[in-house]
Amino acid sequence: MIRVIDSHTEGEPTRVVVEGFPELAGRTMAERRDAFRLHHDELRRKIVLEPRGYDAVVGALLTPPVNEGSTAGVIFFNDVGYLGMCGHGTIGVFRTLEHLGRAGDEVVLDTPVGTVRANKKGGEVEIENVVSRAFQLDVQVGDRIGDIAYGGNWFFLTESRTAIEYKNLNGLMSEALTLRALLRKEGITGENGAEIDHVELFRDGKVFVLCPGSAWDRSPCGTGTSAKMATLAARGKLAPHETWTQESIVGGRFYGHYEATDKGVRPFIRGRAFLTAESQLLFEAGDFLP
Ligand code: PYC
Repeated sequence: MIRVIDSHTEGEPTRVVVEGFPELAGRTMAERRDAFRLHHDELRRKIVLEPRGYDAVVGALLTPPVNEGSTAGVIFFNDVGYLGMCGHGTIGVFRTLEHLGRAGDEVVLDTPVGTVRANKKGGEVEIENVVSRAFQLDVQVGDRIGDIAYGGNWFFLTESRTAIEYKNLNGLMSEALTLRALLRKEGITGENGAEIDHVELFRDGKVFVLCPGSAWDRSPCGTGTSAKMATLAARGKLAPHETWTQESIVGGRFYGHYEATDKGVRPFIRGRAFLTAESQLLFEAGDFLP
């Protein structure tokens, strides 16, 4: 039996695993993520995919913290694997810990890519993400030009050819899937060969993000907002502390700003999450499609 609490952040679902998951060995969150992948990858699929979930669900496994002073450790996972960080998920984790009476004014979370913070801001939650950076600007991919940036995950960001509206979902998916296939075919990567597994399309202040599998982000994507602000900062188009707003295809909004650091930008992102369920997942012996 695994106990989970579900929420959605600006439309994008998060399923926080709060009890019942086997203990993971590792002194760092990256080691624990590797132990998850090596020994319990089947549980990842059983927790987020059908018949208990669906491909857009992002899981968040809570662990004891690895750093003194942190509230908890968290490993984000999805339909196809593991995420470095997850912005909408961190907002969902804050609301979940608050529901469990485990959040003070601030929650400090150790992730495989660094420590992040979340605070209550009125009816919203603001996260302080890992340092984000523009890696390469104006890169040609097929016949498109876009930027490669890191916001806790790796992104290729470009102007959309399709208007970002729900009725154009199929067109947006096909544009983003084509770009991701081209990135792979042309061997275009992030730093040190890191796979660029997120594609972010922009048009008229709206954003469409293709996640690593074939799920699209219902939220404006927290790590994607971070990557976008890093590229705007690199181009001198967004000043420190200036507000940046991006809206998703379903109308969810994130409000961001950044502080300059010597390694890139430190992003702050604000949005809302709503709790939707508290459940025990059951796994019956003999289930032929678990
Ligand atoms: O909010 O960072 C995010 C995110 C990544 C994948 C889905 N959401």
